Formats: sequence, structure tokens, C-alpha cells
Amino acid sequence: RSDGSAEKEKTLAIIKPDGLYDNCTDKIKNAIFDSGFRIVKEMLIQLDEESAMSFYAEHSSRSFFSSLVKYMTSGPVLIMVLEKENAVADWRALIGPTDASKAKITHPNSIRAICGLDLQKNCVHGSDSPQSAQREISFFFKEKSSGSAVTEHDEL
Ligand code: RTP
Ligand code: MG
Repeated sequence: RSDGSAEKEKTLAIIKPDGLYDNCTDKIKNAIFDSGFRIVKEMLIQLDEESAMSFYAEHSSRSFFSSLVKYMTSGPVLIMVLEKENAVADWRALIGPTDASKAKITHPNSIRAICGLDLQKNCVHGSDSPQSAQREISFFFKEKSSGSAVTEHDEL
């Protein structure tokens, strides 16, 4: 629609357990707002092992998988649905490369450079494609089958 209310692209962002320490949450949220994203939904949860394994199933054969699951279940995570035009690619660009220690050199203004630590403890997640975004959003925010299309979640 031409009135600007057309639905914009959505992506799934997660502030990982290490990102919820040291007031990094505020820095990350400020970066989100400064970059023009709207936080459509958010939910603070503790992932259990089964959910973490299922969320990262694509990495199940990788050597780092069990370590990744341990990290992602080591404390609460903040799940967010972000919305803006080109949200998927723009959020990936804002968070920077996977390895936060390298990001500090190559992408010093990225979220991972500022709040992350290394290849694993990189403080945030971002969907890697619009297809992944759809899958990941419905993984955490299941729509109720009956009644309204409103998705249940815990507002912070
Ligand atoms: P994410 O999915 O969390 O947004 O990160 P990404 O796309 O940049 O990285 P991906 O390859 O999907 O890996 C998922 C998460 O696994 C941890 N990881 N550890 N070699 C390692 O030890 C290793 N590689 C990746 C990171 O936490 C990464 O974000
Ligand atoms: Mg990924």
C-alpha cells in the first residue's frame, strides 16, 4: 500500500546468554532502534536442551554442536521479531561476522564487535534468509490455530 503501512520484512533476532550480561542488552536495543527496526514481539526465555538442539538442527553434525547447545542453554535469551524493509539482510549486516574477535578488527561498529567475545560467544543471532526467518519466527511464536491471528507472547 502507498500509505506506508504495508507489511515490512521480519527477521528473528536473539540476544544470546552472553549478550544479556553487562548491560549489553541496552546497547543492542539502541542499535536496533537507531537502525530503524521496530521490535514487533519479544520474549525472555530459558531454552532447554531439546529446544536449542531443534533450533540449531542444521548444525547437528558439526563438531561445535554440543558446545553451541550448552552455550545457548547457559542462561536466558531474549527472542525478538524485528521488522523493517530488508530486515533480514540489514540485521545480519548490523550484527557483523560470526566470529566476534575478528569482527572487532574488520567490522568495529557491528554489534558482535562491540558486545561479542569470540567465534561462539557472539552475543546475538540473526536469521540468514527470509525462509529461515519464517521458520525461526514460527518456531518461537506459534500462531494459535483457532480464533484470532494474534500470536501469544510475553511482553517485557
Ligand atoms: P547465528 O546463526 O547465531 O546468527 O550465527 P551465524 O549464522 O553467524 O553462524 P552459524 O554458522 O549459523 O553458527 C551458529 C552459531 O554457532 C556458534 N558457532 N560456533 N566453530 C565454532 O565453534 C562455531 N561456529 C559457530 C556461534 O554462536 C554461531 O553464531
Ligand atoms: Mg546461522
